[in-house]
Amino acid sequence: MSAYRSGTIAVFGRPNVGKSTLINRLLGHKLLITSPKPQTTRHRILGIKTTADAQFLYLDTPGLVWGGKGALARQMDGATASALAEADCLVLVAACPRLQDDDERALDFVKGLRGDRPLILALNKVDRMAHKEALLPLLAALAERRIATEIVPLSARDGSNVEALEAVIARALPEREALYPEDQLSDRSDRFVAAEFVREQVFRRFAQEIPYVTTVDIESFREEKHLVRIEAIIYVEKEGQKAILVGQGGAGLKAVGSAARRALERHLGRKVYLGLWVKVRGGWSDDARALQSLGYGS
Ligand code: GDP
Ligand code: K
Ligand code: MG
Repeated sequence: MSAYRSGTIAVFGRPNVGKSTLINRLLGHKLLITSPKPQTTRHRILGIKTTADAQFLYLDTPGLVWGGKGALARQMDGATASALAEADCLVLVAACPRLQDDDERALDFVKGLRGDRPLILALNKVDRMAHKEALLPLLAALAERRIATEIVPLSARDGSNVEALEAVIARALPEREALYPEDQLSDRSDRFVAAEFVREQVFRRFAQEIPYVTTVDIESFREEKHLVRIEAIIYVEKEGQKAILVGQGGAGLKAVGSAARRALERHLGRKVYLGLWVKVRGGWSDDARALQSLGYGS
């Protein structure tokens, strides 16, 4: 019998390549929020998967943004840098059909701090390639450059080849006992996940500006006999944004609430009551101290 393996895997790359979608797939469980908008992921979050042979500790990270401004952008780069510094294995996610300038920047960024740790390139979104043969010259060119220990083309969306990535990661992990209890799924609380699932719906349902001026604070989280009762406040920066979020007759807020509640019920495996309020708090995303008090920074 081979030895047990366990370790941390930092999953990084530019925004929107599908890092969080991929980790959810690897976990076989939706822990992380995803959306078509960059900067959906604002925190470093650990997702844990335990099997008979290995314990995978996936660190999701905010997308690497070059030239980001303001306290929130700085906080995100710090979260990613610390994950990259400490992980046992690094997974750079890029997306088909080719590496872009920001993927190359991510590669350069990690080159200097990688040491002799394994670096795996996950080439995501192969489902978007109408002609799979077109993948071969790309894979050959990347292999030639010897930038990664292994290159795995896959689709986080439909799951194809994700098992192959897991096998490659398992081999890259150090021989070590499990670090977390086998039933633990994250280093974050259900309360944290609740705030994230509310924010996910704001990212998915509102155009341009609203998601970026929104943060969510859980006021109370109580396990009752037949349900989990959660009260949350959505903060925006201006009255006008509040009006957009709440919507005509409260329709916007209602849609956010019912979708977030359904996602939470699946996550918790319990019935959920979710009470939502919207409040205005000027300039929160640019104020490092307000960010701390709202739980940013880990
Ligand atoms: P992140 O910013 O890197 O964490 O990216 P997300 O996981 O939030 O995904 C960004 C967008 O890409 C979302 O709209 C996902 O549904 C989409 N996406 C993720 N993986 C795939 C994939 O394998 N194929 C396709 N077509 N889209 C994907
Ligand atoms: K995203
Ligand atoms: Mg993400």
